[in-house]
Amino acid sequence: MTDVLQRPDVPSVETDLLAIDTIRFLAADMVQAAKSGHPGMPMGAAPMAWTLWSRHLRHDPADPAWADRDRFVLSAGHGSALLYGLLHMFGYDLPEEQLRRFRQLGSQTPGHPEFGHTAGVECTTGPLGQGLTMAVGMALAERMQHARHPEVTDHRTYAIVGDGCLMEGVSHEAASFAGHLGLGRLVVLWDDNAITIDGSVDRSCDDDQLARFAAYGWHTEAVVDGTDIAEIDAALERAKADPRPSFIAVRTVIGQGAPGVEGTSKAHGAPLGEELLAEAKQVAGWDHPPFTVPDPVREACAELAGSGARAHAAWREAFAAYEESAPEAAATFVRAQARGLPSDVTEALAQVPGEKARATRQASQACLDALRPVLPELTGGSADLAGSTGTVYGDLVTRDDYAGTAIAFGIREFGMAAILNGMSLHGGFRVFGSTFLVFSDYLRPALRLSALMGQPVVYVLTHDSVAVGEDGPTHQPVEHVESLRLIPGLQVLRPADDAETAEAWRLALERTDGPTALVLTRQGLPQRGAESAAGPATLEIVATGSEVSLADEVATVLRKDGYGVRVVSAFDRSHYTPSSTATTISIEAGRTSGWEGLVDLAIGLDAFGDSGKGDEVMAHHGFTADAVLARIRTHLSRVAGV
Ligand SMILES: Cc1ncc(C[n+]2csc(CCOP(=O)(O)OP(=O)(O)O)c2C)c(N)n1
Ligand SMILES: [Mg+2]
Repeated sequence: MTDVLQRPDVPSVETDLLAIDTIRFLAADMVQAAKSGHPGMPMGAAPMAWTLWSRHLRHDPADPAWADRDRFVLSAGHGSALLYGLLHMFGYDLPEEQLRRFRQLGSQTPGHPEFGHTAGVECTTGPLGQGLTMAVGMALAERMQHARHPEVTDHRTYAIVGDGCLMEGVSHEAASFAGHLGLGRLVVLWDDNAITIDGSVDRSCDDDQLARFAAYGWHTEAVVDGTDIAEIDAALERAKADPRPSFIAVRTVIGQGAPGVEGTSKAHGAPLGEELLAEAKQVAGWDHPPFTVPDPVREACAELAGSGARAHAAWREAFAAYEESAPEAAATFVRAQARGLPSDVTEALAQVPGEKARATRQASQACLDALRPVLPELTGGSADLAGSTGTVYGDLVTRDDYAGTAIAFGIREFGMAAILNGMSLHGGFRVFGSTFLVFSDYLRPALRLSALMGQPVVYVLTHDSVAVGEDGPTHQPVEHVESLRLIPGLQVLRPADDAETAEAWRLALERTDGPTALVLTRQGLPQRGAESAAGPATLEIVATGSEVSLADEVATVLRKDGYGVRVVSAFDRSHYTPSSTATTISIEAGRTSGWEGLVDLAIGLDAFGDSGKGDEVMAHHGFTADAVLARIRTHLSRVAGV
């Protein structure tokens, strides 16, 4: 092996090899104790992970939240035992007892890495491909933060991905986007073991991954022996020196060192078993009790952690100098990092409501226009629908200038959402992304992770019903609002006018621990004005978004008929409690399933829409005052007749 290993600042060859076996056997011990998990990936990827963590990753285990730390994403999240072993070895708050409780209820070592559960875990991974995409988001956030605060931002993002991550379509979106934006601070290591769960990769995939990433505009490297630290280290050095994002294919053997199963899918996802584990340890000359970190490894890790702590201390000094030289910028950095809002956000949004009828997507654009001068950390964009979704947002972020506020995600909805998650996790930014509501299905897996990770990503989802019109049923959401409501922790807001749209933006931004979907219309809506004080109601009509004005119209007629009618705009349905005394009726141009059981009569749409003019399609499906009145009257007479 080469000079690299003789550098004074890196562990000795013996320690390196011992550390790699430590990672391998910690992982195998964890999986064995749990009788569940994935030993193969950690055993094969241990050398690359150790090379990265011992020679490149700049982090301070004593403060996993240090803003300028390097980020490490284990995109192949099923290899979680690899990450937990490293965190434990480097002195993160993950004691041995937690490794022993791998995959057990309430432990800090869940089956797949989960953000917020374990110190040092940067994001929730497991859904393959999304880790890589979040890493792209982190790398973008780093460049954007660097453009705003160069004095205190200078870090890298590393990811380890598996074959599965690269087969997932979202990896295309992520890699293409990263190549376009020249995210040179991103380095991706591919655990190239040619194996997945069902067998060898060539059963379903023959991609030339290096050519593929080169075509995206990445720098590529191939390491032919994934156990050769010097080779991996040299590839990492070249990757860091290259201005493009880097992709390093590291040829590995899944389950390396486990006789009989190494190199096969048998090593992927089952414990080795006591016997085989003992055999593997014997072959490696490993005679420590389970969960041992040998002293030389512990010492080497402590030393490495110490140099991370010194880097952190130097950064603190740089930050103190920044506070002296640019107090306002430093204060903005701190506030944005803490997701605090400046007080003028509420004022800015209060200016939005006007008198004229307009679509809520336009009202939302007005909100963004009002927010841009007062909330510099707000950034976002669209999957190529910025104009139609009302998310035009200042200068474009480009590879030559990351100081912009608007991100052109291209037609990559899933990629957009996962990148937004990465940016939000990185910190220092509040983020939004937009597309048509009907295409929320394209980004849903990342939206689900926003909710699971508690990230306050704002999803601007417009063209929110069959009122879309001429584009027809492919573009007309029917089940989408209701299906978004099914995602735990997602705040779904469907405002009815300017005032409610401004309020929705305020709620979305004030929320710091979970995502919000703003469901907005294409078509114009009247401004409702202040609610009239209602007398005792015998009828309560609850509606959302564009159907609130329809409810108002219907209520006016029913009041003339002598009913006491209250109209409720349930722009967050989760906060709606139906009247216990009045007959309750809901109107929403979408699936009724979530309203049934909540109200006495649910008026909605339980079929696909049609191509045609928006108002005609709405009328065709019964969304006119006359048709709604007829439904209500029939219902009331039936009830009276019982
Ligand atoms: C989106 C998604 N689909 C399917 C799975 C189930 N799954 C977990 S690991 C895996 C195989 C992944 O193969 P690879 O990335 O090569 O990992 P290795 O077997 O080499 O450890 C699959 C299909 C998943 N976690 N995420
Ligand atoms: Mg594989």
